[in-house]
Amino acid sequence: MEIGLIGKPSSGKSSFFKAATMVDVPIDSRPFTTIKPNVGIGYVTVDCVEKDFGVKCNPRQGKCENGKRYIPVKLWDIAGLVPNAHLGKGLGLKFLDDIRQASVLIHIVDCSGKTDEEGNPTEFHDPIKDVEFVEMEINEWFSNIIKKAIEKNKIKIKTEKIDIEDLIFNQLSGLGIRKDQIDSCMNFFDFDNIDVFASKLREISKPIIIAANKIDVDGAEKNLERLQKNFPNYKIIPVSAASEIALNMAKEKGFIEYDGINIKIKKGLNENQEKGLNLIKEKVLDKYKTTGVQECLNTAIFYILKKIVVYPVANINKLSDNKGNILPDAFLVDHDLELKDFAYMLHSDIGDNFIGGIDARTNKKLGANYILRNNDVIEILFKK
Ligand SMILES: Nc1nc2c(ncn2[C@@H]2O[C@H](COP(=O)(O)OP(=O)(O)OP(=O)(O)O)[C@@H](O)[C@H]2O)c(=O)[nH]1
Ligand SMILES: [Mg+2]
Repeated sequence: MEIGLIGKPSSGKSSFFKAATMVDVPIDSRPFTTIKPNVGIGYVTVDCVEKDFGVKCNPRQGKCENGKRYIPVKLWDIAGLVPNAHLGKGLGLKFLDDIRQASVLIHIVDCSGKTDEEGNPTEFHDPIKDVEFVEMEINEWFSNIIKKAIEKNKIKIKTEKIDIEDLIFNQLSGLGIRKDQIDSCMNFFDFDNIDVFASKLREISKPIIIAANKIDVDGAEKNLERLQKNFPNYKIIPVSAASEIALNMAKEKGFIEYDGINIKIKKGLNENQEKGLNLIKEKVLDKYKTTGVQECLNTAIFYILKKIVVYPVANINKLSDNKGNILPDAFLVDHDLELKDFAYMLHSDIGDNFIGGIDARTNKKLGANYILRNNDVIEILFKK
């Protein structure tokens, strides 16, 4: 599962990335601090099923703390986009190719209004403009890839009787697009106007949510309200990436207890440190409950992509793998996935030799077409 972070320079993409992955990357108020992409692992969080079964899990990836399971997702932090990037402004659009495989994009918007469209300091910049131009540039990038693929095959399309849908699917395989996604846009397909088809397909295959970042800055709240009013159909989440970094660091050093919502300041802080943390509490946590970073990842995966979590086990009685690890894996899968397709996701041999499954909650047998449900714990039976 891959998530791409997009936005203009200095909006806080690398800060969000650092807050979510704990990878130390360069962060600076100067535009184009990031040129080469950063890739790292962040986590979505769910209530682990361990409590349903009265066991303690041993995750192979991520972790489980106080019943919260952290499931890995890949995050990409890339260079900033400027208006007219499709005409070569700034760093152009080429660098977006690093997020071809992303299934969802988080647009990091500077909600403080204190940077202009190119990321330079200003006052009273309107973030509505940023939402509009960044989305426009992303659609241009997408459209260009599709146009190239179609241009390359123009003669084939005209002279041979080939299925245009198949051709598009094959040509766009690098973009991680599913066939049903192309299918649902085909009624917009028109050789003479690829842009409409491209923007529909982009919307479906790479949906965008908005992280209204720098919400800690005075004046940002008004801009958040304006964004929400102007884009009622968008998912907009107030975020303070810088606060999340500060809280994570204070937690790591043992200065505070922090569980994503509450902070408890311990002794031993100097006056400035305490003041800084209290400011985060007052400007961010008391107002918005969280810094928003975790909420963005969870919203992208569970609300937008509608993924569910499934726990495969090798031994249904022990709920373990062959080495005795309890509930070792938590998979993010599509909400309409069938059991046999899940078997193939685990391993092609398991799929090829598939017999059926057992549901750990009911001990009932499950067939190949069983549609997986959230929090299923399942042993897959296969010929060995
Ligand atoms: N007050 C405040 N400042 C922030 C926040 N997030 C980022 N910043 C500041 O904004 C500036 C730019 O942050 P970066 O994370 O480097 O921005 P970027 O989008 O990666 O920028 P480029 O790599 O140049 O495209 C830095 O000075 C950050 O400290 C936030 O939540 N609140
Ligand atoms: Mg950056």
